[in-house]
Amino acid sequence: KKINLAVVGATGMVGRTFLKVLEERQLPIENFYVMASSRSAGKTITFNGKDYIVEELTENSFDKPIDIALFSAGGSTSEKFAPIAAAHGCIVIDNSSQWRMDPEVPLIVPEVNAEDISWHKNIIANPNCSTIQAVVALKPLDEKYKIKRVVYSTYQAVSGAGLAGWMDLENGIKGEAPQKFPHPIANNCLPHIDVFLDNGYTKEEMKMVNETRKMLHNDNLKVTATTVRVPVFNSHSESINVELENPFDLAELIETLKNAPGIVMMNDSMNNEYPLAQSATGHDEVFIGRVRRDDSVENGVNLWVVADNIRKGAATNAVQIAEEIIKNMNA
Ligand code: A2P
Ligand code: 11C
Repeated sequence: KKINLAVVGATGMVGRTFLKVLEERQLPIENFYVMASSRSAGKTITFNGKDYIVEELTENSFDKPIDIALFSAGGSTSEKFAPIAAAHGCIVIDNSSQWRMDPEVPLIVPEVNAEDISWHKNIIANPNCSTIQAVVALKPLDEKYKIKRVVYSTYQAVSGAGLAGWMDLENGIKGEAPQKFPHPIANNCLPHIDVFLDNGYTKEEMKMVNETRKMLHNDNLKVTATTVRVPVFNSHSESINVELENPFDLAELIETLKNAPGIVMMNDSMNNEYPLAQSATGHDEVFIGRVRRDDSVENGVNLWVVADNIRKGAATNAVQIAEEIIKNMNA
C-alpha cells in the first residue's frame, strides 16, 4: 500500500534532508505534501522529479488524509500541531525535543528499540542527534554485557545548530563576529550546546542522559555527559567511556559491535584508520573505532563514535521509523 506523507518544516536544514533520504530510500508515497511557515508558503520544492508548492502549516493542514507526517519545524510548532495531526489519525514522527520524554510517546532508534513503536498514540519522537549515534553503539554492549555506567564527551558539528550555526563557522573563518553562538566558533571549542540549566549542565547534556535511559529502558542507568561545539561543519564525534557489569574479551566485544545493525567498524588504529567527521558525512551508518580497554575500572572500554548528525542523527532515523510503520501497516 502506498501512503500519503507530509514533511513539516520542508524548507529547513533537516527538512531538506528528509526529502533527499525519502527519494534515496524510495518510500512508497501516493500523495506528498510539503509544509512550512507563511514565510515559505508558495515556494516550489522538487521531489522525485516533480514540483510541489509549499503550504503554510495551519490548523486545517491535516483535514486531508495524511498517514505519516515528518516534523522538523521547532519545538513550539510541534507542541501545537503534532496533537492536531494525531487527532486526525496522522502518525507524527517528530524531530523536536518537545515530546521525547513524554511517557505516552515512544522515543525510537530502529536499531535499538523498534519494539516501542507498538505503543504509540500517533506521536513518535526522534531522539537528539548526539544520543542517536551513542545508543546505536551502546545497545549491543548492553545486551551482551549489561552497561553499568557511561561517560559521554562530545565534539559536535555546527550543522547541529542549523543554518545559523553553519554561517557562524563559515563567517568566523573570515574573521567576522558570531551571530548564533555566544563566542567565536572558528578556532575554538565551546563547552556549551543549547541552554544552561539550574544543575550546571546544558540542556544538550541532559538530553543525552535522559534519552539514553529511556531507550535502553533503564531509568537508573549511571550516565553523565559533557557536550562541546567544535569548528567542524558536519558530523558529530563522541568519546564514550563505558563500564560494563560483566567481564569481556576485547576481540569478542569488537566482533559484537561489528555484527550489530547500523554500525561500521573502523578500528585499525595502527594504519591510522578510525572514524572521522569528514568521512562519516553523507552516510547513514554509525562509525566506531579506537576501541580499547579502560584499565582504570574493572570492565571498562573506550569508544570513538562518529555519525552524520543531519542524516542518521535526524532525517535518516526519522525515515527509518516511517519505514517500520509502513512495514507494520502492510503486515
Ligand atoms: P520557514 O522556512 O518557512 O521559516 P531550520 O531548523 O533549518 O531553521 O528550519 C526550520 C523549519 O521549520 C523551516 O522549514 C521553517 O519554515 C519551519 N518553521 C519554522 N516555524 C514554523 C511555523 N510556525 N510553522 C511552520 N513551519 C515553521
Ligand atoms: C546540536 N544536538 O547539535 C543539537 C541539535 O534536540 O533535536 C538538536 C537539538 C534537538 O546542536
